[in-house]
Amino acid sequence: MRTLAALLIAVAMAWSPMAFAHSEQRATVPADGAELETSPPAIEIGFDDRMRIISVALTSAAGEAYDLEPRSGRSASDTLRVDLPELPAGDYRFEWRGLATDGHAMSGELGFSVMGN
Ligand SMILES: [Cu+2]
Repeated sequence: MRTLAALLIAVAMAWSPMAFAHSEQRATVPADGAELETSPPAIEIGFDDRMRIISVALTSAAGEAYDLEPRSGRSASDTLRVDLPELPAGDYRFEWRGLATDGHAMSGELGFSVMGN
């Protein structure tokens, strides 16, 4: 029993730093909540560690979904860049899903508005 307790403590100690090890979404372009005069050419998200992107999705408030692909494909990168088509004025939500290098499933999102002219 004592050996098992020691093992459990060792496992707990090995695991606890892992909670802070995964990559996080850092700065985004456009910024979350940005109101833009014109359609942004791309979305760019920085991570503090490499992330293997699994899926990206852009939807308009009107419910239109855009078929997009990360510029770096599906390889792990510390920056996600997605080229955008010309977007009409409206509100948009961008969502991504990925796997951090420690294996944790991660996701994030940002919203922005295109004001148009
Ligand atoms: Cu993690």
